[in-house]
Amino acid sequence: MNIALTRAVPPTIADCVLTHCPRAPIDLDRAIAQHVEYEAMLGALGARVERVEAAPDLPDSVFIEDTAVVVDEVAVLMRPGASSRRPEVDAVAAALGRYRPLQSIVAPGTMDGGDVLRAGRRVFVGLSLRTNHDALRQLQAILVPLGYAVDDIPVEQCLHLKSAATAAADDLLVLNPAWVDPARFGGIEWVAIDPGEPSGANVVRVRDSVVCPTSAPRTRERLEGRGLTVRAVDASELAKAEGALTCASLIFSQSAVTR
Ligand code: CIR
Repeated sequence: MNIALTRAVPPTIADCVLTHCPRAPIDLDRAIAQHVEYEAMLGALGARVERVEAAPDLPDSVFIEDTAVVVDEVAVLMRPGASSRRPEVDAVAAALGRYRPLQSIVAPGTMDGGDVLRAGRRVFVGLSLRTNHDALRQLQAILVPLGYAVDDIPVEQCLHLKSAATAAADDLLVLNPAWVDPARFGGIEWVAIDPGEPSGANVVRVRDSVVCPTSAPRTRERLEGRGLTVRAVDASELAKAEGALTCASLIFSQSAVTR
């Protein structure tokens, strides 16, 4: 069983942090409706959706992915790069503590979960405006002894590594070669997005299926051409807050692996 932790769209989302996007009005009702559809899609694909207690005063709290990295053996609590986002972590820690032993990234490390891409036992960490070398070393100290290879990738053109690349399967990435160098992924096979669809680089895996944004239909076709089962959801309102599909959930298998 896969668990998908999510968190409600807060009424303060208009005050979200923005880095690359110009501020545009967000239709709150529409954002909430799209988020509910996203949760329903995760559920339809076989995840059990659990909402973490809402944080109405934390404008970016819907982007729960940034608060933790969950692997089979442990959940690592992030120290988000934007200081306004650090209060998001405690409630997620309480929820994750029911499923995994917890570890934490500590100061002076900063890391957003959106910078951590896992494909099987390989973990790639984007060094971005949000994620620094100190946190990379801390994550390596936690995950390498568990058998993960943890490598870094520079991120300069976009917010997070997963704005530019995500795993469609353990052995297949979908990526935007304009934003990340495919050679950095050490030989893992990859599909390029359609060049006009940068949002297509961020897809969510649920069991054997993939969810992509409706804004990336040609990238969807490319993934289907690789034999993947692909569904689409409209996430246009949260995109105005610089959020992509993976940002709005933390998906992991229910049972922890103890070593
Ligand atoms: C932020 O700038 O932190 C939020 N407005 C968007 C975070 C998106 N999260 C993600 O890509 N993992």
